Amino acid sequence: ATVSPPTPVATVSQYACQRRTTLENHNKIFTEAFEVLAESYEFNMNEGQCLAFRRAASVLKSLPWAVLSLGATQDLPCLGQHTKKVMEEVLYYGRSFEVDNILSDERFQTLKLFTSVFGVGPKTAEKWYCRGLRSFSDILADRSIHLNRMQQSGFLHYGDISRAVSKAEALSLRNIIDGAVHAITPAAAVALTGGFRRGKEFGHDVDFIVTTPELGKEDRLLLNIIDGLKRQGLLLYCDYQASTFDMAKLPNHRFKAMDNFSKCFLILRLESSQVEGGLHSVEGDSRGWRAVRVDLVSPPLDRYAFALMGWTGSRQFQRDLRRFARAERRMLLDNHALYDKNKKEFLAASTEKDIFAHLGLEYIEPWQRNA
Ligand code: TTP
Ligand code: MN
Ligand code: MN
Ligand code: MN
Repeated sequence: ATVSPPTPVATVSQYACQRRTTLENHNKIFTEAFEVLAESYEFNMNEGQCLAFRRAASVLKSLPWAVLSLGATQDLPCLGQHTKKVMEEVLYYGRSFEVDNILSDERFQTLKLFTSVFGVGPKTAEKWYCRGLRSFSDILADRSIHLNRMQQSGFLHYGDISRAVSKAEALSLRNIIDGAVHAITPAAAVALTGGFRRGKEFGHDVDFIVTTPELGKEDRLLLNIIDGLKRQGLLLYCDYQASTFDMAKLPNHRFKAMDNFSKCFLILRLESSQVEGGLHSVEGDSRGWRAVRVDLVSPPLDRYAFALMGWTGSRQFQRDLRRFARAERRMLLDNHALYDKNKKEFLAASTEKDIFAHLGLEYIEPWQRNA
């Protein structure tokens, strides 16, 4: 008799940087429920539980198969009691009652609405909620509330910037930024990063990295680009942050959204005539233009690979890259650098492949980083 070999079961790593996660999600019913729970914990300032649900969602997103029973999750990492209870509800009833309760909760709905405004974070939203405010008209009618410049623009362009940006719109913006950059110096380069580099068809904004071969000219380059966009009448909002980058500082393994490079958060005017197939909205098309959120970051050329890695995301992928580096390699990684604590030295990289190689990781393509 022939003995069949044991079926090889690929073990799933607890680190997103050791998994390949495409945009094809076979477990949406679970990951969408987890995202609601994560957001709810975020509003309640419970970072631990928030991350636990984001991590669980990320594991399920990486699976090339759909989970059809709790038994199938037995060997998967990062799924705790609470996550399994939610999965059980979804498996048996097609919905989670805990999630349904959150979705119908007035506080959750209000905080979700308020944080959907550009410039409004969970703290501000909470403050407004506690004052009894429940709608945009409540906020705009309240004379005691001072909106900062970012929030004012957020309300002014709310309809446009809460609508998804299409790939065609992102590519048209690349041409515009590219034109602005080359009018300044032909030596500078523009690269599309963020979700669009990971292959997404839609995004909430468009992210670009601009670089110049002359070290130390990053701030100047960004200011010149902003100036060029302004002269073309395309600049609707600009929050510019000069570089505070210190090359001697050790990388910060804690994942905070911000880095110290020269950057700007913009709202640009995009003309329908400049987008192949028109704007991604019927309403916008009739007006002939729409407002779009654009982020530009300008790292020094020798830090380009680290910046590209960080800004390509996903957030969960980058979080786990840093966690892996520290826990498994005694290395510190952030958007600026990689530091080896054993050798007590910085490790240089000119491409993303160099960074994966330093970490002893298989290379993961940008479109496989949708963790
Ligand atoms: P986002 O633009 O927020 O997210 P995204 O492009 O992945 O998704 P979306 O389609 O919704 O826009 O951020 C992109 C990456 O940039 C993300 O991994 C976090 C990173 N980032 C930094 O590293 N530093 C920063 O200062 C900011 C604002 C973002
Ligand atoms: Mn598949
Ligand atoms: Mn983005
Ligand atoms: Mn962005």
